[in-house]
Amino acid sequence: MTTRKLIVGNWKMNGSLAANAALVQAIGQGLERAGAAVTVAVAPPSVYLAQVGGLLAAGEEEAGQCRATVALAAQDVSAAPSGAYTGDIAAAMLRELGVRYVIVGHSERRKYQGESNAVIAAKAAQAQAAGLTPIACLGETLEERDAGRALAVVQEQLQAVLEHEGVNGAALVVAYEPVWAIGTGRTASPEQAQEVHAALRAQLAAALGESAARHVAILYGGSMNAGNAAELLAKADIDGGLIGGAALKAPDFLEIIACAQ
Ligand code: 3PY
Repeated sequence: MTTRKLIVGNWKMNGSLAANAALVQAIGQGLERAGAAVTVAVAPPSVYLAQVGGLLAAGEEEAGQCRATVALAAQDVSAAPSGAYTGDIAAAMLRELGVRYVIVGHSERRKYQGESNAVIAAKAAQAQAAGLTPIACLGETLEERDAGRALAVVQEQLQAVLEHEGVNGAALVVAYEPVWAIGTGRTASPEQAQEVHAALRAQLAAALGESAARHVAILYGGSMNAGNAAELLAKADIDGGLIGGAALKAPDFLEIIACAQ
């Protein structure tokens, strides 16, 4: 279990120049009241990274040291370092824009872009090579859960990342996002989530040693919201949240952050 919780807002394909500015401003104002005990990040669509990075930097300068800083995260990265990959964005380019975290392997990318465990692991390696922290998403479908394969599926997904050349498992963030809880309004119960998180922690301990595994943040994602965050975040192996829809509403996002203090 990590000591400081990490709350990451995944904006997915939402936002506009005006909406982003309003959201960042509202989050910044809320954090001034909330204090600095949580690490917070937001992941806007890639076309808005420069805008949101600029807004976050300006807000922090104004607020000084009295509140949590908000880090910039990206939603995806290329599995290649550079070259003829039309539409891709290299990790080094994200780094230049001030990005600190990058989500890899979100279930929506596994589903709509057909990303495999091997591609996702290569993306994690690229991210780390450029000095970014990958947030590696893992999760089982409802069919897999009903077949009693939830742990086997997420462990296979994590193992692919841990075994990939160039990946430092101790410098990862892991996010457990059951596919059946994404965009459905359904959430894993705190007990279901804790069971998976504990299994992932044990797997990390086997690969990295107990002490390193304790320092890897394992986030829960999948319809975490202001109503269920406190119970989920109270579990021993839930070190934070990767937040979908609730990250687009400043009051809800701030309430989740408050639950993580
Ligand atoms: C959700 O909560 O819907 C997510 O997919 C977070 O990444």
